[in-house]
Amino acid sequence: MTTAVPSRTHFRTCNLCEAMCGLRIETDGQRVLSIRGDDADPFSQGHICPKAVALQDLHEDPDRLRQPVRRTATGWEPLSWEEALAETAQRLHAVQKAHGKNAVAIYSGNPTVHNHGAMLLLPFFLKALRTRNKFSATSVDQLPHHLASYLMLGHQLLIPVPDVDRTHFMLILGANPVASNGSLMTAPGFRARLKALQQRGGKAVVVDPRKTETARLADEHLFIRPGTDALWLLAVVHVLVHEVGARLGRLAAFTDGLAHVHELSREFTPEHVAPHTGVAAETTRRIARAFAEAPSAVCYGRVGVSTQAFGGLCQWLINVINVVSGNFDREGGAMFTRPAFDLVGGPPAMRMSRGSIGRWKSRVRGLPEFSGELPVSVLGEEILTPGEGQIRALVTSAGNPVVSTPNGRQLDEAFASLDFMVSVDPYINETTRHAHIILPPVTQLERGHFDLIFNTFAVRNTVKYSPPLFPPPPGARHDWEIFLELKHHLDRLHGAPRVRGELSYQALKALGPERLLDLGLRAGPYGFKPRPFRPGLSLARLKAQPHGVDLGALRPCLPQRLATRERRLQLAPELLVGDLQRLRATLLPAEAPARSDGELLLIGRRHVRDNNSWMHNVAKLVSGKPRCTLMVHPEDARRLGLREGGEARITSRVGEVSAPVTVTDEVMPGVVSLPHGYGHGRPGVQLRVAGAHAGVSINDLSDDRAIDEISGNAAFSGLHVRIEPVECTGRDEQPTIG
Ligand SMILES: Nc1nc2c(c(=O)[nH]1)N[C@H]1C(S)=C(S)[C@@H](COP(=O)(O)OP(=O)(O)OC[C@H]3O[C@@H](n4cnc5c(=O)[nH]c(N)nc54)[C@H](O)[C@@H]3O)O[C@H]1N2
Ligand SMILES: Nc1nc2c(c(=O)[nH]1)N[C@H]1C(S)=C(S)[C@@H](COP(=O)(O)OP(=O)(O)OC[C@H]3O[C@@H](n4cnc5c(=O)[nH]c(N)nc54)[C@H](O)[C@@H]3O)O[C@H]1N2
Ligand code: SF4
Ligand SMILES: [Mo]
Repeated sequence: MTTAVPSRTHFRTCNLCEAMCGLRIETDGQRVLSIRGDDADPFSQGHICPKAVALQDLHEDPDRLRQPVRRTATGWEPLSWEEALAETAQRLHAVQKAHGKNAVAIYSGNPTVHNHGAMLLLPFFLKALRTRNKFSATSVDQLPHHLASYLMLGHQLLIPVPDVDRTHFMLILGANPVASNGSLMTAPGFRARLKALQQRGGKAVVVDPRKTETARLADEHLFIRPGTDALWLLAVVHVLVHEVGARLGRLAAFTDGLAHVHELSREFTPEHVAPHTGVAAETTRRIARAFAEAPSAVCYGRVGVSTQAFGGLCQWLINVINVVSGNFDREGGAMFTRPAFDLVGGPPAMRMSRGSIGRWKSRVRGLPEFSGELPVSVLGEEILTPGEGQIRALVTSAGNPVVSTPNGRQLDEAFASLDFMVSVDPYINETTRHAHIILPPVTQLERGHFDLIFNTFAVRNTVKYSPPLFPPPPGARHDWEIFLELKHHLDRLHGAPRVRGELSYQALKALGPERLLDLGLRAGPYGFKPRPFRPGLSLARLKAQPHGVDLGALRPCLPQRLATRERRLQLAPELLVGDLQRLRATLLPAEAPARSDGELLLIGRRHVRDNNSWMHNVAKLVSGKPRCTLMVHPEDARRLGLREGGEARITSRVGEVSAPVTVTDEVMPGVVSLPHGYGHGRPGVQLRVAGAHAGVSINDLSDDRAIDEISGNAAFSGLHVRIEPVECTGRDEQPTIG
């Protein structure tokens, strides 16, 4: 008997989450034989998580579309790429011609930022669409970080990254990197980095309404009432500024607004906020003082403090804490990358926009754009509310808003009412089932990969290029090719100047993402300057380093890298300071709000084997005990008559779902937790494995009206819900399953 001899070994970066783990993949012809961690990757050093092996399953998934499809009365029918692209462009154009440019909307989802081809070419398609109704997963995620960076530092992508490998004190709010593998902190193997921190005598403190996997490994965990972090952070600022004394060090020379911070934080003593946050005043004071006394310290907050009603304030105050304690732009504190493709400081043609705010507003609710996008929380109402400027057609790309954004049932209704919808997506899922046409791109393994975005947020400067593993099947299209073809069709239909349109199309097609990448690398900080690449970094030189290249630890770079006027750091931007009034009115009302008995605060969670909504079709990732359960504290369970394994009905202003109960003191009393990304039981979804592990969608409960008013970001954390046991006495009382 002969055994198959691996014909090739490939090295590449996993692009499923932000951690950028190096992979070592063995293939035999068109088959993947194994996927392991790449020990020689200088950044991830062999670390991977269970999702990496799913790259093979996704590639081989029989439910994945391999050809465009069109929805008909009798089901989906395949059609050729030429026909699909032409018809899509025709129908988008027809809607725009009849109802104006803004009648077509676009939503792009999370996998876009893991796809450099899509990142580099999508803007050209957006330009051809010329709509103000642009939406993305940003406004259910990190928008408050962009807002804080834009207002304080002058560029939405100049986001401080915790220097986890050198810090002595890490204060983590609303993040669970042991499960999520980190976010806006690309740090493969976070668990080992945390252990190393502790081994060098450092400490980690986690502030979270749930005792998470990260909290368990930390030195201390504090429960906090969901949605009240801004108050707690203000109390920490109060201690640092009023009790310890601010220490700006080098930053004093170019920082404005310290006196203002001193003034505004005066009232927020630890004692004042304690009844609201649930954190004892002496604990807050002790932690703030330990933070100030540590040789270096960093405060870091992610999804849990970003997706809340005061997400903008939270991200601002986190920056303020790092600045006033002398830990900003300093070893072991909050630092900035210098990536090889520099979206912040590179040459103008390669840079991303600094950001913008309020250049236009959403039609129905009047929410401001940020950096050209509107908050996705208004997408449903913009489609469903008749009148001038109503959205009548939609493009979704690499997104699943029905499951991933607020009030999914409203979006189901809205999408079903559209004149035309097209989805660029490999699956027929909760969102794309509403599309008239689906355009499926090639798989992760059929394209090259470069982390344009996550190198910008990594805990070390690092760079790597991954060539495609397999050639795409004949005729298959990359995401970027789909965008480029649609742009070309639309330009022609809109009657754009013919010669110019043709030239730009041909030029972009010839360049493709790889040549654009090469230009960006050559023009970047390691390009023409001869260090550490001699005579300068290019794509070809990068390809010769299949495991990637370490470009060193993060280095102080302010004020040079600031993008504000006169390169000054703004510690107290007006928009953020002004929002304190809303904070006081909401969280510090004169009278305590009346709460009814069955009412609890809902939060989400992530499991290491989930990836938002779209990887539940991989059998090995969904095996084992069902994970879409409602975590309830034992005291609440007793009070509400809920038992382990029983069903609970969860009701919010917008909807109702029911889920099995897990009774656990992991969550604080008064708080319940349901993971996001489930709810695959909707009719028409063609995901066989996910369908058998359907669960319910937390976003059938989340409220499109609950937003952070200054950023427009969705406020998921701390949603008021009613919980009651489901009595299975008869058919009529069967729970509503998402
Ligand atoms: N309640 C609650 N809701 C949340 C969150 C939460 O914590 N709580 N988290 C939020 C966060 S942080 C995020 S980022 C969003 C994610 O929100 P979305 O980005 O809208 O949703 P995903 O679940 O990531 O869906 C990704 C889609 O892209 C498709 N896809 C995968 N790879 C590719 C590709 O290479 N090309 C193309 N064209 N398509 C591809 C998948 O089939 C799927 O349809 O969800 C948010 N929603
Ligand atoms: N395995 C896995 N990894 C992922 C993803 C995934 O779906 N699965 N998604 C990827 C994406 S798109 C992102 S953006 C990142 C997100 O990465 P993280 O931000 O680390 O994501 P979560 O695990 O959702 O952590 C949010 C934490 O906030 C807590 N929390 C909720 N409400 C509050 C509150 O009001 N205050 C405080 N202090 N805490 C609160 C929750 O209990 C939870 O522990 O993960 C990425 N990695
Ligand atoms: S942690 Fe993220 S990048 Fe690393 S293997 Fe898992 S999914 Fe891939
Ligand atoms: Mo995200």
